[in-house]
Amino acid sequence: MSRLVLVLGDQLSEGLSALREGCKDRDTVVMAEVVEEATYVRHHPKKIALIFAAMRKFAAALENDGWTVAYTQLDDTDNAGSIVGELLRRAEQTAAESVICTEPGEWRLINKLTHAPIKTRILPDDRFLATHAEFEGWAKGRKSLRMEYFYREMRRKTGLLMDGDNPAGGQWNFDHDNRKPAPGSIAPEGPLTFEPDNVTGDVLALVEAQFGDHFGTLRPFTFATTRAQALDALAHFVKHSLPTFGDYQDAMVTGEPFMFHAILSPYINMGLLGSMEVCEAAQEAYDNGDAPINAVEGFIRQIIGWREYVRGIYFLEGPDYASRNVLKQKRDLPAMYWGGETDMACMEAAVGQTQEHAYAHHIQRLMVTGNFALLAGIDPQQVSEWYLEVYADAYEWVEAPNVVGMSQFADGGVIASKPYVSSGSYINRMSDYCKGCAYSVTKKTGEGSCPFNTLYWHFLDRHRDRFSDNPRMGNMYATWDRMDEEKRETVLSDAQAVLSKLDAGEVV
Ligand code: FAD
Ligand code: DLZ
Ligand code: SF4
Repeated sequence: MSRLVLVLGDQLSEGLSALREGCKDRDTVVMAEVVEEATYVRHHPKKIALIFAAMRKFAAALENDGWTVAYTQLDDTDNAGSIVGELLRRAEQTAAESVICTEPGEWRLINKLTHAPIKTRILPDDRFLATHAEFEGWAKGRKSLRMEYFYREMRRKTGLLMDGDNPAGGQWNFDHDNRKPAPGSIAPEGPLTFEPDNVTGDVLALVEAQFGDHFGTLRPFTFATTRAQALDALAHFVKHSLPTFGDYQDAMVTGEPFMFHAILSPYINMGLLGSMEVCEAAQEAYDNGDAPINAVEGFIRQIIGWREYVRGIYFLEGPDYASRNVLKQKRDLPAMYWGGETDMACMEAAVGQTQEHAYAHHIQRLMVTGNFALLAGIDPQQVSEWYLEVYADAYEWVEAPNVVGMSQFADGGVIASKPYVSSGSYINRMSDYCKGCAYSVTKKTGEGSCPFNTLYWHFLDRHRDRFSDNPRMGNMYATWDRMDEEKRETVLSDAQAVLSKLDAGEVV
């Protein structure tokens, strides 16, 4: 009996479990560009173009490899518009009676496939290092699920950066070496870029016509869209940026959107690169003396630590995770997140490069746009939807834990032991943004004071019941309590003025 083998837009891996299970001679691979996936949130046009172009090329590679592929382009007249709709249409055409697929990275789609009116077998996504059962086993009985301990298990499991039973370099974690602000002048090489070929050119025209009104700039489009190109991008990163990746991992510089980051997450998350091969390339650079331990350990930790850990949390916590809001924050996302005018240089830089490149690095996501949303009391679901839309690497399994959990503390502390909040001084230390800002980062209150400075205390004050007993936040509350009452009132009323401006849709 023939079957359909579903391959989704973020499952473009030769060794995908569904492809391993399928039979080239008998089964049909189904791949479909569908409006439901492109618009369940209004994805950045670059992200849609990346996925469609890579899907088309992956389908061609499968055909070359002997598969029969039923590929639907977005503008095909008989496109059913959804993944399940396409499966049913192809089942009718091919007389297939069942579907095999690899587990999607989102509860929404798992639910649709589980309830599809055709027999569907969902296989584990073994492109990840930890199975759901392994993560559950690790989490079981622990009072807190901190990434660091899980990460050590993954180091042992993979053997990456291990000297026998001990961590290479004598430490598990070199994070304390990785917090340098950027030096006066730097010249990061940036990611490898690629000229669009004809296939990508067709996709760009399609995306422009169909999704041109989504937030984000489509052209120039320079992403890799094949595995071979993604491998070149990996080699380029290892050679040019990995050696300094660690030192300046948290630094932010005006006009340098990429710094020494890898810009590989879109490719890893789509399946064009395997997470282990990326880590092995970094380990090889360390073994050859081409990159220092703090850079290589820091990089590998992001992938076998954070990446695996957030996926584990997403599936462990269940479908309601993404809609949690323990702090009951309700404010609407301000227009500045959509490119609206702002006087805050840091927000303008982070949002501006997101609009242009569908990319911002971790600290921009966490300590600029995320920090501001949390301090300003924005509804975490609106924040989460924004992140899911605007980043080329965003899929719910990785986006929701990072946003709802790590950045917005809306999960009540499953991921973070305290909220990631800071005043303007952190941004000033780690960036050059404040130099060109209309606000003064050293001014704590009054006209022209940095909004982060007053909103920080407003956040702590309004969530005092939840956080004042947190041992990691004792110093913050002690500092607040030491201020005289008049000063505290001025801070709170200045913060309220910022919030009122946001509510009135005025420029902040
Ligand atoms: P690098 O800084 O060079 O890191 C190397 C690799 O490590 C990345 O390619 C990525 O695969 C992995 N990685 C690093 N940090 C994380 C993390 N926290 N979680 C998962 N993987 C990680 N990452 C996504 O892939 N998709 C998202 O939707 C996403 N949303 C985020 C939202 C917020 C609020 C925050 C704070 C972080 C988010 N991240 C997300 C994590 C991180 O910001 C990106 O993985 C990183 O910026 C990707 O760029 P890079 O490849 O240059 O990463
Ligand atoms: C993100 C995305 C987009 C924009 N379009 C498609 C598509 O047309 N067809 C497809 O198979 N997948 C697409 N994807 C990726 C899916 O949304 C993704 O597989 C789920 O969100 C689960 O991670
Ligand atoms: Fe951002 Fe405040 Fe610095 Fe301006 S002064 S760039 S708002 S941190």
